[in-house]
Amino acid sequence: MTAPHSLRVEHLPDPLGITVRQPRLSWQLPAGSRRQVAYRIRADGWDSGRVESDQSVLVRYGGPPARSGRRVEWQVQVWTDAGRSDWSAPGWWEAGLLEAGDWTARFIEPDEAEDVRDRTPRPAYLFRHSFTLAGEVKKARLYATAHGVYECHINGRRVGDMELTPGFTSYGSILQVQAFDVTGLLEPGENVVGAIVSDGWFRGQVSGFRLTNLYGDSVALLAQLDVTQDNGSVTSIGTGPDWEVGTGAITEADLYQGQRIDLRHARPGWSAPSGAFTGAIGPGATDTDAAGAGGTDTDGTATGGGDHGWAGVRVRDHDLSRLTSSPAPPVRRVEELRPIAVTQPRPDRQVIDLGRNINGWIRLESLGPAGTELTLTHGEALDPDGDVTQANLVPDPEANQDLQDPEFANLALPLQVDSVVSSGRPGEFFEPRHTTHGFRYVRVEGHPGTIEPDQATGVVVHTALRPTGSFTCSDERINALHDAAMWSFRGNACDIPTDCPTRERAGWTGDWQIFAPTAAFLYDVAGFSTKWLRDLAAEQQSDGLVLHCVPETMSMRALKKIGAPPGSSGWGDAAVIVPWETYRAYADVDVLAEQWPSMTAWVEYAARAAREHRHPDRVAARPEPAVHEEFLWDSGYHWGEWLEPDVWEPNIISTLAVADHGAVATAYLHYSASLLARIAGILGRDDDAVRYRNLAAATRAAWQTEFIRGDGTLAPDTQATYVRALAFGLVPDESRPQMAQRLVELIRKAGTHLGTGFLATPYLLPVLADAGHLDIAYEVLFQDTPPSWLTMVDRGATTIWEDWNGVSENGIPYLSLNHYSKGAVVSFLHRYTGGIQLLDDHPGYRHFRIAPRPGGGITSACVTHQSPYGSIKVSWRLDGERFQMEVSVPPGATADVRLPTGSDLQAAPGTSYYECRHEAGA
Ligand code: RAM
Repeated sequence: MTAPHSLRVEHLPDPLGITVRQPRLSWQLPAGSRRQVAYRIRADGWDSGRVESDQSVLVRYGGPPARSGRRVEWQVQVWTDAGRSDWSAPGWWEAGLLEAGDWTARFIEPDEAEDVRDRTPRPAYLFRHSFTLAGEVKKARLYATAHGVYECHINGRRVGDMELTPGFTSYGSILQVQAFDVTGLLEPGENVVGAIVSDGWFRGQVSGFRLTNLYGDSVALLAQLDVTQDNGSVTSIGTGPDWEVGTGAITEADLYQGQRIDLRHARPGWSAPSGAFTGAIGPGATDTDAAGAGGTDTDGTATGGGDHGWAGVRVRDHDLSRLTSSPAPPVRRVEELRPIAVTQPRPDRQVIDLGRNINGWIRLESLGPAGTELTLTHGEALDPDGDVTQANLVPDPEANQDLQDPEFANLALPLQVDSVVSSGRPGEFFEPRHTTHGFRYVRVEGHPGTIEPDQATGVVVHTALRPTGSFTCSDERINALHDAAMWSFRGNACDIPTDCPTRERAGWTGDWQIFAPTAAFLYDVAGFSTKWLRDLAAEQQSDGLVLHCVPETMSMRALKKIGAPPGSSGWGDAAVIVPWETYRAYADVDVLAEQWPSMTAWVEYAARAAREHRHPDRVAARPEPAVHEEFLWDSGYHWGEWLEPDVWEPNIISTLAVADHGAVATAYLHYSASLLARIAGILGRDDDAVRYRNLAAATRAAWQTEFIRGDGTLAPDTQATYVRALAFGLVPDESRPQMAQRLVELIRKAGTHLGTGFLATPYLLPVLADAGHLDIAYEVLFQDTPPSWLTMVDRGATTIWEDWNGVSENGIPYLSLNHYSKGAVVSFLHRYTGGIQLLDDHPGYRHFRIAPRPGGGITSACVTHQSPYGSIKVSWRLDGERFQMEVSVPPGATADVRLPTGSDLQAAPGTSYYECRHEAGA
């Protein structure tokens, strides 16, 4: 290849409808080159000329500012050590509607009966509008968004393949608009544009409490079709008073509860012009309101405008200043799985087993004769009789007294239960698209026959992130663990990073803080994190407090009731850690600049809390505060280390309210302040760098004074405390070996078992390896009695458990079986076993370290990462004492190579081979 390639615009390939006015452009250098010395960009008449620069990632476009709807084609040429390249193949971006004034469309809402508005779940609404185009269409774009989730249809065809649009944001401040190229869908003459809109996150059930109407009490649609015709005329057809609304086959749709489809109520041809409907059936036929229940359109009678069953809409002028494109890829149906078994635990039910735990839904092609009602219950596990159980997902109100409040009444509703009533038309099938479920198993009740595995498909639904990382090694159980971590992330990346795809589905800040660095190795999460961080900032309180979940799905009132107000250390610190990790992985400085106000507000909040409040126990013990207490954050509500082995009790949440979490909170205040000092340096904010360096130093000193005991041990004397102390540099350098030694003692005392919970687990093995205890790190990794990662693998986990006791010896499931946080251990496989290490001072892997550290009996490993500069690969094999390694470094990058023997070498772009002697335990 002699030209730059892999062109990207703001982390996305060829984005349509972006609202960034001066996007940043990235490319990768031609193979065979080593260094870029200059580049030249040309874009629709604008020419940068030759620019002397080695920058090829996120270069700001300097041409004329974007105009709404305008497409810019661009190419890049580079000068490298190998000379001048050819021009790249063209890339492009197209601006969306940039100004509120570009919208001729207005929000429309159904005029809903009060009894419908007040219940949950509610039906999906069909909006439609018929219009006439005089001539041929040259170019047509549909811009759309909704309060709720929507899918558009034009002339009987579904528009695009994005799911659950507009995605989940903090709707009060940010509402994403999708753009679709619909040129091929329009015809001269009559056309119909329509949309199906359901409650979604906007007013459907959200959070573990399943609260409704969090953002409003009505669904709404905003859609605008901008059509350029052959004669150059431009017509804009937007939602407004002349649209119609009705209901159809989706009689209930809720993301949590499930979807109910009565195919007898389908409205054939609802989005087709009168008379134009062809009556096509089967999976290819998309003209149905049943959201995937294709094949309902057999009679060809179109229910055109003016027919009964369509009503007028209410026009509303909701805030248009919130509208923006998403920096992340959309949610899509990413993969399909064939069931590995269909069983019949009881005569009245069949159980479909997908073989792995996913987020998504089931497509079923066997619905029985007309009027058959099937009920599909989704779960992660089976009970001893082989039937689907939800016992691990549904809180037991008996054990959770806090939840026996009318506020939490929805907890008694079914969870992820779909139902479908067949119309008996040949070829019809069921596929809900206005809900998602976290599940491996589906119980189907009411089916008169036998469901064959090829009549059911597991549809994996999540943000269509670009895969960027892989790992395999000689040990199959470790590979299975890696796989489970990967799938846990896939199960929890449905437009926002969630804790689990079942019970809560919430953007818990702590969970993403913990897993984001691992995710950034496995997938391109640059836009995904950026999007989420904007919501975090939008919802941050004026005093800097960060909520538990982003977007927040638990009302303050509900949180007060369970005694868990927001502001927790380790969770709120996502405000600092996530931008930092995004910058590190993608060399995106803008994310630091954009989040700067948010991250500093959080740290100032925490510093103020430390200064102004004291824990009651400390007050009792020491009425006069000691000097260091000014920097001791021991007040407020904190989740603490969270879910260390064997600590969960149903009332844990309320007991945390009185607990002293000073050791955790002060540690995070130190860590976040020290990150801020570095970030300030990167942003050229020298005064801030000094301020946060001082704050970091003072909190570290306070931590030492308070938590290093006279005998040199730490308080509390738990594995997590030592791990954090070592990972965050909290203890004096000279005592690090002693601290690591105590950590090893605690691990040995626990029978070589880990004892960490959410926060410290990702650091456990790296801290051991860095302190000279690589052998113990591998022993803990390979431990296969509980608590351990391999217990999960041995007990059949295909995703990572929330609790270390996720499935008992007897197969009884406990809490969620799909929480990614403990899967962050696979970073150890990438960085230590495989040996690809990102360096703080060289974001985006521009210069990185290759330092594999074999152990645990692993005899070969291969790890790859698609960095912003290109493909990195490390593949090694251990043959007796002979260690052989192949590494690839992408053009534009360099690497330090440290062989297991300790020798340091340099690697230039291209592929290199190494060999050395390796002794076990080295
Ligand atoms: C649980 C969530 C999440 C965790 C919080 C503290 O309910 O599932 O994983 O961050 O609690």
